[in-house]
Amino acid sequence: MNPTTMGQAQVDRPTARLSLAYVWVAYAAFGLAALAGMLQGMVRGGLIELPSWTNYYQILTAHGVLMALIFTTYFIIGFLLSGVAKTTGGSLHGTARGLGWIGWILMTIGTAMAVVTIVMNDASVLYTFYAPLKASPFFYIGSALLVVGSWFGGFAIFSSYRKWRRENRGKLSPLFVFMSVTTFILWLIATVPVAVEVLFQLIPWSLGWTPSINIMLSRTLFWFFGHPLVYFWLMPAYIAWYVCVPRVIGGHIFSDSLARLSFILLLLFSMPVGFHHQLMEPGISPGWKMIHVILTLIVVVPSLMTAFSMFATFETTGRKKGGVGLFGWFKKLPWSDVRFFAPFVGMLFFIPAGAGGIINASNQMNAVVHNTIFVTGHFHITIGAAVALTFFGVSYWLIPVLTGRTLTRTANRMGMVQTVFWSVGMFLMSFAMHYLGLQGTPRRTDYTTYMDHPTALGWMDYQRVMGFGGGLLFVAAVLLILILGYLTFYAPKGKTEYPIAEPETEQHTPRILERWPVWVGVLLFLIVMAYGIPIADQLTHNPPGSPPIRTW
Ligand code: HAS
Repeated sequence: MNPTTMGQAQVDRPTARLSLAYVWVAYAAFGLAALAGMLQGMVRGGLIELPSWTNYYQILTAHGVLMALIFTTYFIIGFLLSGVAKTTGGSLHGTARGLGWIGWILMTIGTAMAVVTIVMNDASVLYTFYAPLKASPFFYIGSALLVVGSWFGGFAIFSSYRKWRRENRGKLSPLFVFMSVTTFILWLIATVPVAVEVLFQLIPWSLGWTPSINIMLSRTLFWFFGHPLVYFWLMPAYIAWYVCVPRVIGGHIFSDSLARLSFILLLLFSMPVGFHHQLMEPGISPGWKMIHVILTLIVVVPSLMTAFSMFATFETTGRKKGGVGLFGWFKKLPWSDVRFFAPFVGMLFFIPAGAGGIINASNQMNAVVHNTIFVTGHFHITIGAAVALTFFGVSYWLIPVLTGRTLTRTANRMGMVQTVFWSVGMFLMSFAMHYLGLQGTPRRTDYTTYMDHPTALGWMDYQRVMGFGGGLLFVAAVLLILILGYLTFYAPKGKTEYPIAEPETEQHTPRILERWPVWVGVLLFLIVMAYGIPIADQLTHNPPGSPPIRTW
């Protein structure tokens, strides 16, 4: 039997329609973002010049917002809603679906507002929208709607979870659901500070109601949100690694307790760490920065647990399939199945990406790499490779599940080609970025030779490598959209498996892992400890503040 066509109940039509609506907006944003990314890579490499009606920072903002904020958020909600439906009986109940649709509508209005302001060149403030760069108020209102809409996606998940618990008293929730709930608890708490920044600082200031803005406070609120944001991207990829990939390779979840504990640790330690993005900024005392750095090093632990767990899953599965010797099991993994191959390559990327994160987090080394293109290289191999390749791998089976079609052999083969193109492009581009960053090349800058300064001229070959890598990534992006379009509209009808693995033996997972008041309580304590005094300081020793600046 084709491994992707099994005869079990998957996801009902109304839920499938909702998930598909999220996934397809995600890929529409992804396509535009990929185009903008290629253009900016080529400009930065000195390979092309943009026409006079646009500029580098406009394209860079479009790329960052569409890729990092819109593609990810839509995909994550679409994926998690479908998985929660699948693992709680095959459908979302009416209220949950209603919440899901309200979220989709709010997010889509917000996305349209933000995109229109970027297209009108009224919001070239990059995806971090750092003050004192000022965008149109509609950009901030659009972003606020995007965030509020995403909360409804979370409410839909919570509502399904509550219903499931009511009907299954005393039972441990399915791992997929537990992980989705953790991800959205993180998201709801993490988005509060950025909502405060947008509603009480940026919108009144951009409307001219307040003359100046407290820059330190706005950046602190942004990074209070900004670091958990990266785990909001990572945790759904980890869900696929822990729950879906083992099933794809014909194996089991290594340990249910370990998987749940790693998610609880991600929830607790992803938030009180935002100052590691502000290590080089004045106005925060070194003591508080040190506390955030220590907590950052703790948040690495659940990723190391995940690495251990994945290795264990791969080895035990390979050995059960007859692999012998030290590495015989490795050959037994399904290398020609894109549903495994794409996320696996993502895992490989995540090894140097994690090491780069630890470099960034170390105060003295941060002084070398901060605001250089090294950081851009870091986030392309985390979100752009480890997470994105996992999302692609998921899409290759998720879209057929949702459309009632099958992943054909040809589509699978094309998916493998697409994965190779994306990986080679990402490797070339991000290797050049890391190297250039260590030479001092700044990030967030248009093409320039700094008046033919010899140091800057020495960067040019690597900048061209970056541009070439960006070109390969664009080819891979087009290929991906063509394959996903085929899987949505043209692939043969049939049932595709939604891969959900189970642990091999009965597990005795400690029930405390599902006691949310305990973990939310600990999290709030850590947040108050890490942020209480510094934020109070920034409020009371309020510097004069900055008027809005438009640099473009
Ligand atoms: Fe980061 C900047 C530190 C992880 C994304 N990061 C960024 C920015 C983004 C980003 C977008 O401390 C730029 C923001 C901006 O625009 O300014 N990051 C870390 C640390 C981690 C980390 C310590 N980052 C991520 C992830 C991201 C992401 C994940 C997106 C998804 N990052 C920083 C710091 C900065 C920063 C500073 C600020 C820099 C500055 O100065 O501006 C850690 O969480 C990483 C832990 C990961 C590991 C790897 C575990 C490996 C695994 C794979 C196992 C492989 C297997 C394969 C199983 C320890 C799980 C099996 C293989 C076989 C052969 C069988």
